[in-house]
Amino acid sequence: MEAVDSGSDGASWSQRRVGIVYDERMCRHHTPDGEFHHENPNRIRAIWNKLQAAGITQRCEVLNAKEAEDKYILSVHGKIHVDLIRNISSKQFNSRRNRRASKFNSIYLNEGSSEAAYLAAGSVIEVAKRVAKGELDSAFAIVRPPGHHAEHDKAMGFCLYNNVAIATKFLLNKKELGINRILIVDWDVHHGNGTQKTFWKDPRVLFFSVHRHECGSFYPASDEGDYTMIGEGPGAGYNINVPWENGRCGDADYLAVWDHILIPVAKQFNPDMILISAGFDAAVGDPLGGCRVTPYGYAMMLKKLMDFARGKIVLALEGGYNLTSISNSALACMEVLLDDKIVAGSTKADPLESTWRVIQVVCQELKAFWSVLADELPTKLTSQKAPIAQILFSSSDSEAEVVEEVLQDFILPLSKTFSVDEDHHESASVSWRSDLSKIDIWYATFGSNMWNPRFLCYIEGGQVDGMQKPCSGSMDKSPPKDILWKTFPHQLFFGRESTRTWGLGGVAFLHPESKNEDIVHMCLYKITLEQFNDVLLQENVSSYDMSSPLFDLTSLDCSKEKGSIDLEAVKNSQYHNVVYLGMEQDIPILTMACNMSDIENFKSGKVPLCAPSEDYANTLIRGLVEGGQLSEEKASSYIRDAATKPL
Ligand code: Q9C
Ligand code: ZN
Repeated sequence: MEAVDSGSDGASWSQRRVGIVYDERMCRHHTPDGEFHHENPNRIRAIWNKLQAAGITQRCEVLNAKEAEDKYILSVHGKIHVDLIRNISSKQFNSRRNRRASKFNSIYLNEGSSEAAYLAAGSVIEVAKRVAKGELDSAFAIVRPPGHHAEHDKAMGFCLYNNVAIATKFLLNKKELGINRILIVDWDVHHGNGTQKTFWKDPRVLFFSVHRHECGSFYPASDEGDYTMIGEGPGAGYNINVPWENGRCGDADYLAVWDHILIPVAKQFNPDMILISAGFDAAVGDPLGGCRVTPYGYAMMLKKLMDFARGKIVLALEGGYNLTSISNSALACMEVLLDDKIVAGSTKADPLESTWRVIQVVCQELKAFWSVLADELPTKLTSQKAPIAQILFSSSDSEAEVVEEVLQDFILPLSKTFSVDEDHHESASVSWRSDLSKIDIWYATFGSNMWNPRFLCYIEGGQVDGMQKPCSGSMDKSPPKDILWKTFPHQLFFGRESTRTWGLGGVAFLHPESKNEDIVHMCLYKITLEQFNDVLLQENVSSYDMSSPLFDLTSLDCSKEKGSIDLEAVKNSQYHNVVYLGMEQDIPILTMACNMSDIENFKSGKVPLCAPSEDYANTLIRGLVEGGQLSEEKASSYIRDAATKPL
């Protein structure tokens, strides 16, 4: 770590006028039923709180959010769409709202949605206007709902109005502002399809988007995000897509794209102003993005853009779903806008091999429009690529488990049958999946999975508070068909000093044998045997490739007969012993425990017994309380007893 002087002399930082807009009213847009959703109010709250705690807001001009006027929104969206969004929150729409939302892809609506959508668009207009006029040097609009997926007449991908496109049209249409060329940089991990369409034939706007694409399988899952989509008519060459071939791109990949595509083109384009569709879902730790950009990476990407348009830059929040990641990334960007010294991270890592390939095809496609892209990249450069070994052993963790996990992340699922993200579906369909998808079982949970939102991470993917890494989810993302609670005569205990998922502290284990004086509370989820297999894989860190199921119909029969079955394929991991707990409504109840030799290792101290961390214990307590099983007090003492009782 070293400090990098970001250019101007240290005394002048406070001179920079940086605007920031945030308004609690944008938090009133949330799911109608209060169900968890990645795009939730806590996103902008977390960013705002972080910037306040870091003393950033105090050094900025804090602006009030303003609702956008319809005439500006109509420059991007059709009248029918605007009428719908304006009216959707009124009482008369109460009964129709959910039906309307379900007509769109990945959209929810409630009474607060209209106002939030108008405030988000209006806020970006407001700061953009002030930066254009020179009243501010730069600004950050902490807004939601996000905008870049929203098209002329459709809401989609959590977006209602296209905030950045609307502000861009506003700037261009107000001739007196003197803004004639605008560069839009969309670094959200998803393709900005709505923005691309808005300026498809418009040479005044250079739209640049870098996103996961994966042959059009990553959300929004179409070929619109491909590198061949360069604009049309007078706009030809003014649309640049950099489509990643896979997840796990990080600072080195993004900065290579900046150095070899975006920055040279920006020089040639010479924008009067830059708007950034600043989603932070390519950040390391994001539950949907699967990439690994660090706050340092975001700071560098922004810093490199500060040399253009005399630093007239507006950032507007788009996606980003890990509260910690987005707050830290936003903070790093604010430090750049304020011209603080930024703490350097490491750019030592090389880009992935696929990154050079992507850069080359993009340059090839666009060199007729941008002469700066015509030069071939030197082999000296493109031969620098991250080898698998470097990825494997750069981690500071030394546990064998980590290597297993890394293997799973990097080598197997991406090329085999198991999908690692919610938007990516392997075409090679595996027949066991369709067979086992027809069989229901009860999956009985006794640990953090008793809290429904945490269990849903295994189905839908993602993570909840306290988890250090996201789950990949099941191939079949349908929610459990039913949930019920039961108690069983088994012992609950806590062991291991730390885990990859929860960090320090023990996690819940179940004694595989029943004993009458013991009691364990279990939350049972009715899921398919296919989903159970995907849960098994996620519970058991393993490099197993899922070309055949871990637990099939024969295993089910066998577990019914013998009471439990040890899974050979994942034998070195923690919950490899599937225990049959009886029938409920004619459906078998299964749980995942350790086996008797693990119990011996716990007893001898070879594997430690260990109380759970507060975060982890709270997840269990929430599960028991929200599930209506125990009062908070009773739940706490239940956990405490389990953590202290000897085996
Ligand atoms: N299989 C933004 O980041 N995912 N939007 C739907 C359906 C939607 C992301 C998954 C992701 C939308 C602004
Ligand atoms: Zn996104």
